[in-house]
Amino acid sequence: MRQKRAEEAEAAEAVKRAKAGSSAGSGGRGRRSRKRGAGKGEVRKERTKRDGGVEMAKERTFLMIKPEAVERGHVGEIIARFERCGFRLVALRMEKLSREKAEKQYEEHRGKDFFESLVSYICSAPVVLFVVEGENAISAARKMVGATDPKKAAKGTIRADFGIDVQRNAIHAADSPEKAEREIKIHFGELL
Ligand code: IDP
Ligand code: MG
Repeated sequence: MRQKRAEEAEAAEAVKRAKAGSSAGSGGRGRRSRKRGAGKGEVRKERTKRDGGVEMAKERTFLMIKPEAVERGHVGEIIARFERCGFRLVALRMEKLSREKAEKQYEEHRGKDFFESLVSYICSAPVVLFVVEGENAISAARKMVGATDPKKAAKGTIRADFGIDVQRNAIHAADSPEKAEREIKIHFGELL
């Protein structure tokens, strides 16, 4: 129990660092509009507040709790971690993904040897799709999620705690502002 708390504290610390980190180059996308005067393709950085002199960008990111984590009853705890870290839940849905949506979600991996197996697995049972909002949400969420292989994921991360193997690794998190926007559009187009 005490060790669990220490691991969670370690992950929370990593999130704090991610939130405080410079957002330079992250191109965080805010709610709707483009920055006034920004050229086509440039995304708006919505500046929220200053923390120790570091400007922080408010972002939205897309997450998906994978079938085995839903089946094993980890949904509540996983979402609670995001809320405890200060992120606001802005959309949430449970869905058994169609093959079409799953292929679109994982388009970048088409052609890789694990693509077919990944798509069938993702469509095999319901997943939980959600969007959170907060400072540097995209990189902070990736830190909370941990490395792809749960065995290599840092202690206290979601994949280290709930993942089974490299495919059944509990959760997906968008890995860049462009992907966050793309994935939010696939699953929660009404938010854009
Ligand atoms: P990520 O989820 O950490 O961003 P990606 O390399 O983008 O990792 O892979 C997407 C998903 O594909 C992973 O989360 C995992 O479920 C699955 N995957 C990645 N590499 C392998 C593999 O070598 N074997 C089986 N599944 C894999
Ligand atoms: Mg990825």
